[in-house]
Amino acid sequence: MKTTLSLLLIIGVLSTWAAEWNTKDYMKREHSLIRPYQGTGVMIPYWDFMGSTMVTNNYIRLTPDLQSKQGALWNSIPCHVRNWELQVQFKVHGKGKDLFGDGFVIWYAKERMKPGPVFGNEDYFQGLAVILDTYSNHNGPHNHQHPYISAMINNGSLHYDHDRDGTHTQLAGCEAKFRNLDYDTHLAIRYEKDTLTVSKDISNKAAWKECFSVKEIKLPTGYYIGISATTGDLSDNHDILSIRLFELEVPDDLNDEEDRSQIVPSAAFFEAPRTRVEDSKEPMSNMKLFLILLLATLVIIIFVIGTIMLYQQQQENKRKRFY
Ligand SMILES: [Ca+2]
Repeated sequence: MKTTLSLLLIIGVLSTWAAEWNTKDYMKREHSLIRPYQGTGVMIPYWDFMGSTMVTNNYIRLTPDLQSKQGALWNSIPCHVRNWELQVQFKVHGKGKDLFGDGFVIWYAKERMKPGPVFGNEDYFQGLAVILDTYSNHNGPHNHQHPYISAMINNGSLHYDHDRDGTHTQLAGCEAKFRNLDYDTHLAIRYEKDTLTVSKDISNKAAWKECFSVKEIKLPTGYYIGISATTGDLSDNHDILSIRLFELEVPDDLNDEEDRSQIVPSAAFFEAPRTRVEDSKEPMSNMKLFLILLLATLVIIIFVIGTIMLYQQQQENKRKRFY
């Protein structure tokens, strides 16, 4: 009995070790975060954390299920890999059945450890944000359900608008019911030959399902990987279980000679402004149009009345001169 158990244990350890060893060919240890997290004391090698972030043996909790918290986790080494895939295992859960928030963001950004209003990170950032938004801030009719996954590329000039859930600056998006699930949930961000593909594995099938793919995305090398989360009036536990960055082997290509360290993040296509035109012309714009028409009508009425009064005044003056 005892020997069977220890044999099973040895097989278990060996298979785990083999599985790990297989992925180490491509996995960049300095940009990855896997259990056991801790090195010595409370330090995690290659990673810094801030705000409400708490490290346990099994997960890193960016925010607890409490109001007004924000936390973040940032890789301390810039990522110089040209073609990569980032896989994040996460768990978003909480007491709220219908009301919960706000969500979390996976970053590939120029600046790190900068707290701010975009899910715990600074606005007007430079880089890529993959946003897992659990709460719909939009009051009017929405084109999609929440939770919602979207991507945004910013060269530092764009503002993330929470009131519209970032829909007018997003590249693309998809719905994803990833909250309060009993099984593991994963997200993959693949950046290969200037194509950005986001895939999810949230239905316990151990398979990636594409969320969206966008071509002609330019991202510089040397940015930082990070994850941040916030709660507001509504809350959730935002837990990160692992982060794995894989270097992708791409056949030799002319572009690979290019120095990508100094380029500015850019996207050739922004689907959002086109698909959401009706969205931006809703009540506010109709109201504006109505006010403009009302104002124009008033101006015309005042002008007509003024002209009539002036005419009558002149007629009276004429009459006065006659008598
Ligand atoms: Ca939102």
